[in-house]
Amino acid sequence: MKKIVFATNNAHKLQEVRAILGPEWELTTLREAGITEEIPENEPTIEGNALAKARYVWERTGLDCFADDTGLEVDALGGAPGVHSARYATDGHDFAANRAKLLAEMEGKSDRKARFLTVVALIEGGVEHCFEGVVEGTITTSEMGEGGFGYDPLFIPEGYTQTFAEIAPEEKNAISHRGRAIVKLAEWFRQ
Ligand code: ITT
Repeated sequence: MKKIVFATNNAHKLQEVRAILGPEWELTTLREAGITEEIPENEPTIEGNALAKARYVWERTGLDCFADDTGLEVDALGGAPGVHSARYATDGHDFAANRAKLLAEMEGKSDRKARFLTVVALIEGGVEHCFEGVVEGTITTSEMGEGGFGYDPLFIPEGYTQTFAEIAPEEKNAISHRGRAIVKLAEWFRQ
């Protein structure tokens, strides 16, 4: 059993990562690690924010931990919302408002190419490692599907005809940005 803190306040991420890593991993939540406040995410890059979240936990608890920072990069919007994906429409985490803003910004645009990028930052025994996962795809012109979270109803992964919110959770995890980064983390521990 591998016991480690997963530094997230996003219950959807926790559910996905638990499913990807399986029963040999015991993921401690931030609350269980004694951290109840929001962790600041003020860095200009996704990797910077992933490291900032992991360092915040390491410095306060001394426990091995990892964090996930994710962004949706849309080509026609010059890479936006990118590192600002959580706070695109408001300064909170309003998924519905973020999706509405993205659809409005993309109205009439023919280039719909986009990608999700996840950086997972691990701190083990004080040593830092980063693992990256990317999935390419396109942005829809309306919301499709009820599953997943965040921008999932607007994102069709390459090679598919349905959005991440329409395909089964196991299928999303098998090809997603987060799935790919977390598999690299697990492989690193196996070696
Ligand atoms: P943390 O506590 O882990 O920081 P968060 O929700 O703030 O949780 P991020 O800073 O990584 O997460 O923000 C990324 C935003 O991008 C998130 O709020 C979602 O709106 C969106 N997002 C992240 N992963 C996604 C996924 O797999 N599918 C769709 N949208 C996703």
